[in-house]
Amino acid sequence: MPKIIEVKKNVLAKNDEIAARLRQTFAKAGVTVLNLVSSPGAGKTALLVKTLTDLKERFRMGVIEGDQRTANDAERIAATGAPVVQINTLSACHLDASMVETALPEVDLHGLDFLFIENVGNLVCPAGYDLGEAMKVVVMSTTEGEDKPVKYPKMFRVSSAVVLTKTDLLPHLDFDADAAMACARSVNPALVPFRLSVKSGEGLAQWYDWLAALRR
Ligand SMILES: Nc1nc2c(ncn2[C@@H]2O[C@H](COP(=O)(O)OP(=O)(O)O)[C@@H](O)[C@H]2O)c(=O)[nH]1
Ligand SMILES: [Mg+2]
Ligand SMILES: [Zn+2]
Repeated sequence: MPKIIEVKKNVLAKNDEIAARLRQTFAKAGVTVLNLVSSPGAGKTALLVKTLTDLKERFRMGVIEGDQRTANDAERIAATGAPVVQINTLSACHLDASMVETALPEVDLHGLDFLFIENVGNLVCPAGYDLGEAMKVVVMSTTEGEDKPVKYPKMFRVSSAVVLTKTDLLPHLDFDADAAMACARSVNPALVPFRLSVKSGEGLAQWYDWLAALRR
């Protein structure tokens, strides 16, 4: 009998072990950690830049950025004055817990109320990787099609909140926002829903209130 090695299982078990360690570290530091996931271009960085700017006086917030290459997003975040670390995953299409653990010495956790982790833009495998976060927030935009939640259900199942962004574009699109949110709820009824636009400011107050309530 040839020996079968279950690579995926082993990799994920190892990841969960590191993530559990991270979760303890985050709890000890009293920092609330959110893992933002979406397809590329949904608007994660734009939402973070806006949030960091608007809540600057209320909370101490830091960011870990994940992209395959470049520090473009970290530069956008740094312009707000918030501390930021960029992880370049090179060939990997998601962040894993060991990458976050490696970046952690660069982050002053005790000085933070919130740590946002912007994952690599990808609606598939980031769903399988626990980063020790309090919760995942899945961002979808009005330009993506209403049925993404049923096409990529795992991401919507493992997330605690769904943010529909770019609502300012709705008048120009055939996108049905109610149908999209119903689609998300059909996959995961527990998802906390947000509809907002970073451009017009619509819906941001609800997002900020929810964040404020998550503070440890
Ligand atoms: N009209 C509009 N454009 C947005 C909004 N949020 C983000 N964008 C644009 O969408 C593009 C991708 O945004 P980005 O934050 O880089 O997405 P990410 O890849 O998820 O980080 C950029 O050109 C943003 O200016 C929004 O609320 N309204
Ligand atoms: Mg980004
Ligand atoms: Zn991946």
